Amino acid sequence: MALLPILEYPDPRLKKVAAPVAAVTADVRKLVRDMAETMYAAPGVGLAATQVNVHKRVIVIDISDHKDDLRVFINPEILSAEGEALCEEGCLSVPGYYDKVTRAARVRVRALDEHGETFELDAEGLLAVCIQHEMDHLIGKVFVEYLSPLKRARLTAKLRKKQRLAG
Ligand code: GNR
Ligand code: NI
Repeated sequence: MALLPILEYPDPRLKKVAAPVAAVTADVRKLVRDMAETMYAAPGVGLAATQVNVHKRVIVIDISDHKDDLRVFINPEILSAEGEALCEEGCLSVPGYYDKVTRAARVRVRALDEHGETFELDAEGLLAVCIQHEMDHLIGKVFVEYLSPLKRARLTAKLRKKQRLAG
């Protein structure tokens, strides 16, 4: 297992669009294990491969209290989305910043698991929010892009300064 470095906004690599996984091979399973370890260590409730600079459609999520319910989504697709929910979001690629984002309240998702088996899942609450947040990463989108241009410009300036100081 390995901890992977997490890209931080506004790193341009966070804008890359991930490619579908052609086959769930041992390499993909190793990526899933490393991503899970990285997510748990952070700690976070989700991680998209884009955030660790791997541009493949792979997501891990664990919203459980005891961190014992890992969910893996490979080549995820939203089959349907309903309702609206406003949730305070954070992102491991935007450390220390939290803000409210409107998302669909419920989503039905189809994906492959780590064994390459197709499954479908109805999600609501934090799980639905997380799935949408992670799927955005796979198309190069970070949650701060939903903020007003002024808020985002302030945040980007602050993060660039922090990154300069960190050298
Ligand atoms: O750890 C995370 N918490 C979180 C809280 C509310 C909505 C979304 C998230 S996902 C985030 C981890 C992360 O950055 N995933 O991409
Ligand atoms: Ni994120």
